[in-house]
This record gives sequence, C-alpha cells and structure tokens, in this order.
Amino acid sequence: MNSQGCFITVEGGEGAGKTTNMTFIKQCLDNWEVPYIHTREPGGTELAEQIRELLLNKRDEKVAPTAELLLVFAARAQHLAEVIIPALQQGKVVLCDRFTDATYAYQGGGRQLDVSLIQDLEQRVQGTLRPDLTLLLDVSIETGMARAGQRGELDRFEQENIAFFNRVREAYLARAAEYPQQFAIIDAGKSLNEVQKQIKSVLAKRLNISNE
Ligand code: T5A
Repeated sequence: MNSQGCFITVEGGEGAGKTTNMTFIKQCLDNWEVPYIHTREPGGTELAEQIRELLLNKRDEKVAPTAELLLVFAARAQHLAEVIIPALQQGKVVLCDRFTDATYAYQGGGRQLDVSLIQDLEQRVQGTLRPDLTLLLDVSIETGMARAGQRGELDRFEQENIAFFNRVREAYLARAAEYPQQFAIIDAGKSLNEVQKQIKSVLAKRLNISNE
C-alpha cells in the first residue's frame, strides 16, 4: 500500500480492452462503495494532457526515442504531484490507465531504449512509489490489432509494425514475471464476460472485498 491509499494500474498492448474494462472496474468500485479516482497516462492534468497530444499526434518529424521518453516522464512528474500522490494521501484508490510499466514496455521494449535509463528516471521522478496492483490485459498481437483497427484512425503508436508490438508484449510479460506480487495477468483474448470475471476476482482479493 502507498500511504493509506491503493494504487491500481491497468496495462496492455493495443486493442487489449483497457477502456472497455476500465468502465467495468469503475462499476465494481462503485458497487463496493470504495472511494477512488480514475486517471490516465500520458495525461491526467492539463499540462500532462497537452504532452499526451504531443506524444500521440502523428507528425512528419521523426521523434527521437529519448525525447519521447523524457516527455512521458515530464507528464508523469506533473501527474504524480497534482493528482496521484494527493489522492493516495487521502486514502483513495487511484485507478490509472497505464503508468511506468507502459514506459518499460513501449520505450524499453518497443523503442529498445536502455532500461537503466528508464530505471533512473523512475527513481528520480517517483522515488519509491510503485503500483500496488497492475492488471495486465494480455492478448495476442493479431487479436489486439484487429480490435484496435475497428476504432478508426490510428495514432502515432498504433502505426508501428508487428515487431514493435511483439517487443511491447514481451516486455510487459517480462515485467510481470519479475514482479509477481504487483502483477495479475488477465487473459484478455477471452470473451468480455470471462475477462471481467478474472478482473473482478483479482480486484476483490486485493481490496479485501468479501461480498463481491
Ligand atoms: N505510452 C503510454 C507509451 O509509449 N509510454 C508510456 O509510458 C505510456 C503511459 C496511449 C499510447 O501511449 C503509449 C502507449 C499507447 O500507445 P492509450 O490511450 O492508453 O495509450 O492507448 P490504447 O492502447 O489505444 O488504449 P485504449 O484503452 O484506448 O484501447 P484498448 O486497450 O484497445 O481498449 P478498447 O476498450 O478500446 O478495446 C478495443 C476494441 O476491442 C473490443 C472493444 O469493444 C473495442 O471495440 N474488445 C473486445 N472484443 C472482444 N472480446 C473482448 N474481450 C474485448 N475487449 C475489448
């Protein structure tokens, strides 16, 4: 636990179903009368949302991977100071759509940046703050891309190639293997009903909800 609150993050590759399942998680927390805030990365504050636009918008200029990494952490520093840390200090559940594990997956795995650089920035920006629980929605690249494709125009990340997304998935799974106490891997290739059953069971256990 961080202070009295609980920091829960949801991660996954493209088309894993984060947005869809986030709605379900919020319904669970509402039903259990658990006080929470819902936020996302990159983003979550006015400044961080502007950085999100810089990161996601397609552009002619090729973005240097280190510039991308620093923008992600700039947004995160603001998000932590303004939203995440105050909410945890108030004893709330912070439900965050992506966090630093996405940086390990996309900038570390996908862009193949030196992991020690990410670790260094993580330490400087977050200190010892880490998620208490990370729900990793894991789905095959083929299924994920087919689902993401249904949504219309692709953003700057979604335009990457299959090799990039394979590295992202491998990096997520490697993080989950390294930090089994933090991660719960959800098989997101299953039907929505089955996915949500898995999510509800993990959440209830972590939040000590007996009457789920
Ligand atoms: N990023 C982020 C970094 O590079 N570094 C970082 O440090 C951080 C924090 C934006 C991008 O930023 C990058 C990674 C990302 O590329 P995002 O907005 O979270 O991050 O990006 P998305 O991956 O696009 O997230 P979404 O939540 O919008 O999309 P999802 O996960 O694809 O979810 P969703 O719910 O829209 O599902 C897609 C479709 O699949 C269907 C849904 O109905 C929907 O149509 N679906 C299912 N269909 C059948 N069975 C199921 N089980 C289904 N689940 C969902």
